[in-house]
Formats: sequence, C-alpha cells, structure tokens
Amino acid sequence: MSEITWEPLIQEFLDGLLAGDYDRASTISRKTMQQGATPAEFFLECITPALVEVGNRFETLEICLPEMVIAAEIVRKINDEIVQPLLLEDRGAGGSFRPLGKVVLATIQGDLHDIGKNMVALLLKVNGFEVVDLGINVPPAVIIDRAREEQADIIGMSSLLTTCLPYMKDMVDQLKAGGLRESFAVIIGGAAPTDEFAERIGVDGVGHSAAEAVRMCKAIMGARTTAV
Ligand code: B12
Repeated sequence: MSEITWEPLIQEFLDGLLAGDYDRASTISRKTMQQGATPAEFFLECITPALVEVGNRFETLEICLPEMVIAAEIVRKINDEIVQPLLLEDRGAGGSFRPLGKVVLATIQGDLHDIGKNMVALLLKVNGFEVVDLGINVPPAVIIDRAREEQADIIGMSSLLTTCLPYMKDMVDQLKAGGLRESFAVIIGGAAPTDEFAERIGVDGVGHSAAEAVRMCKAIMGARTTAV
C-alpha cells in the first residue's frame, strides 16, 4: 500500500464530481497514480468513498438525480480512460494462459448500477479469470441459461438496490428447481446484499469489494482443484 493521505484527495475528487468537472477529477486521478497509488488502490480508496458520499447526499436531498448521474458518468469515463488501461498494463505480458475459471457476471434484474460490477469483472480478468459479463438488468432465467451455455464455474450477481434482492433469491430458487444448484458456485455482492441475506438464500459467498470477489473466486476454484 502506498503512503498516501486519502482524506483530502477524496474531498477534492468529490468536489470535482459534484461540480460536474471531469478535468478536475481526472487530474486528481492521474496525479495520485503518478505519486504511487496503484489503480486498484485508487478505485478502492478514493473513487468508492467519493461515490458513497454522492449517494449519501442524494439520500439526504442535498443533491438531485441529475447530479448523481453526472458524477457516475465522470467516474465511468475515468475508469475507462485511466484506471482500466493502467490495471490491464499491470497484468503484464498477457499472451495465452489457462484461465483459473469462468465467471458469468450480471447486475440483477431491475438494477442499472454497474460501476462496481464492472470493476469486479476487470479485477477478475486481471487475476486470470475468464469473465462473461451479461451487463445490467439481467433476469434470473437469462443468467442461468448463459451460465449453462458457457459451462461457467461461478455465477456472480451484483445489486445496489434493496428492491432487487428478491431477484437474487429467485435466481437461486430457479437453480434449485432445475436441479442445477450444485453445477455452479454462486456469489453475490454490491451494496444491497447483507451476510444474513446471503445465508438465507443459500449462496456460496457475499462480498463488498472487487478484491473480495477475486478472493472468493480463487478460493472456490482452489477448493475445486483440490477436490478433484
Ligand atoms: C452512481 C449511482 C447511481 C448511478 C448508476 C450509474 C451506473 N452506471 O452504475 C445512477 C445515477 C444511474 C443511479 C440511479 C439510481 N440510484 Co443509485 N447510486 C449510485 C451511487 C451514488 C454509487 C454507486 C456506485 O457506483 N458505488 C461505487 C461502487 C464501486 O461500489 P459498489 O457498486 O458497491 O461495488 C463494489 C462492491 O459492492 C463489490 N461488488 C459489486 N458487485 C459485486 C458483485 C459480486 C459478485 C461481488 C462479490 C462483489 C461486488 O465490488 C465493487 C467494487 O469494489 C450509490 C450510493 C452508494 N452508497 O452505493 C447510489 C444508490 C445505490 N442509488 C440509489 C437509488 C435509490 C437509485 C435510484 C432508484 C434513484 C432514482 N430515484 O431514480 C436509481 C435506480 C436506477 C436503477 N433502476 O438501477 C440508492 C439505493 C438505495 C437502496 N437501498 O436501494 C443508493 C444507495 C443512494 C442512496 N444512498 O440513496 N445511481
């Protein structure tokens, strides 16, 4: 971990987001990574808390939906143009490699949030997984069909809206009803699902960061390899 004091940077980055100022936010991003922060660290330590604060201000009506939309758009652009290319560079020479496992990933039905899900997809790829990203607002049946088609090892579902949690349960119930529960490991994440919810619906893991997603997937595949 780099020796960076994050609080002032988060505040500056947040100010950029709330002012709808891409240049300001992207300059902070570039500068911080030049000072030694890794892209993953910058995403976790600066982008994520700034977005949580944007959400808090939306919840308390200090800002309105258009401001949240603009903040999200700036973050999407910074991720695409700065964070992602640097993360992929970190991956090294690349070339042909045998993936650690195949993950079918989706934001669940009803939910359009994808900044966190996209980071999960990226970090899994950087860590050697093959990822089939189905995007946002994906119905449970579509996830299951694709997981079967792709012969996936793991299904990952993301949700930031508590109103969409029932669709996660529905996906697991559909797997059980189809006799497929043992065919895939299922992990969930995003801001909405709690540990208690995960236990109740019977998934293999719940995570609240992209790093946790990677750890869980590695543990699942490791467990499978040793079991063979
Ligand atoms: C940006 C944002 C938006 C953007 C989304 C843009 C986009 N392309 O994603 C826009 C403006 C479109 C939006 C819309 C809405 N939003 Co919104 N949004 C947010 C905000 C501010 C940030 C979300 C975010 O990107 N966080 C940063 C990322 C990095 O974190 P993350 O998603 O949690 O992901 C990390 C982990 O959770 C984990 N993870 C994620 N997925 C997975 C999956 C697996 C398998 C694993 C293991 C881990 C994992 O790893 C990720 C990376 O570390 C949050 C505030 C908050 N506290 O989250 C509100 C928030 C989620 N939104 C909220 C609401 C209410 C809405 C709207 C209903 C508003 C409205 N009135 O229209 C709509 C819903 C639209 C829809 N149907 O989905 C509420 C939800 C409340 C609730 N309890 O349900 C929140 C919490 C704001 C608030 N405090 O009120 N939103």
